[in-house]
Amino acid sequence: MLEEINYEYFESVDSTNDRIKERAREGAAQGLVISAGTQTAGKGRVGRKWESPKHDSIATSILLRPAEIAFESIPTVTVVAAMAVRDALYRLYQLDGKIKWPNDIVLDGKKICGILTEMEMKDGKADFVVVGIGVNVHNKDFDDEIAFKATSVDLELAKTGSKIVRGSRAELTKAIWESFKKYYNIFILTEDMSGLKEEYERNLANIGNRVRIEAQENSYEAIAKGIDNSGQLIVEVDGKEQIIRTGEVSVRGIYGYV
Ligand code: BT5
Repeated sequence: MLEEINYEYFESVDSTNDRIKERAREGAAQGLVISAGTQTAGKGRVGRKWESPKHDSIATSILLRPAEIAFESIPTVTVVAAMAVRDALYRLYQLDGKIKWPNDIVLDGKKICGILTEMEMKDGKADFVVVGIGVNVHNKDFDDEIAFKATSVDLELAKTGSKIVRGSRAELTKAIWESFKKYYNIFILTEDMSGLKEEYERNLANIGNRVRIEAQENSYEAIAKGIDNSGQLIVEVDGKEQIIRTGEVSVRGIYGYV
């Protein structure tokens, strides 16, 4: 169970995931959260970069010591974290984000959040897990390479004409980890998504629709059906069900990024 959450904030770090790893190796306890005003080397998956311009976005990571969960269940933690971010954006700002499996939250077809889960092993077991979350909050524009597919809390709130004119990074960070605690503790009970699957699928982008599975060597179309109990994506290809594992592929709608 995740109980206490302890928050630390730094103006600038290389990567909040790397700071958590360092502290974990020094023996820090589960529930430590490190957030930063900016990251000089923010990381996406498989060596990609994550942009976190100064004071515009949230970069925050938590340390988990999931002694109780099996190694195979660890990738599911990303799926759980995505639910938490969606929930926090909705609770605070009524922003109705969708989860782009496995690690993005999207609004109006654009990415507002990315999640990177990393793990370190010791004696053949998971010693600790780091879940890192990046959310665009005050960003008004983005670098050319991502401008077509990125959005922020403030940009989305402006579209809805909401009375909440600006999100607050500290408030949202806290709301995300409080939601994470709620979902993670449900996940821990069964070590799978059985208690969360229904809510997850209600918020899954592209459910029932055609998606493009972009694997390393080939790319093909499928229909997204939902997730299984381990948080893997179920798709249908030529009338047959297939399971897509996290980390293996990118899944896109056929008309663009989402
Ligand atoms: C992710 O990877 O989306 C994971 C991002 C995790 C970031 C957090 S911030 C706190 C913690 N510390 C870290 O160092 N990392 C974590 P991926 O699915 O691979 O997507 C990366 C891609 O998203 C990039 O290649 C860009 O195309 C795009 N991208 C980069 N910065 C973005 C931004 N601010 N908003 C939207 N898209 C972005």
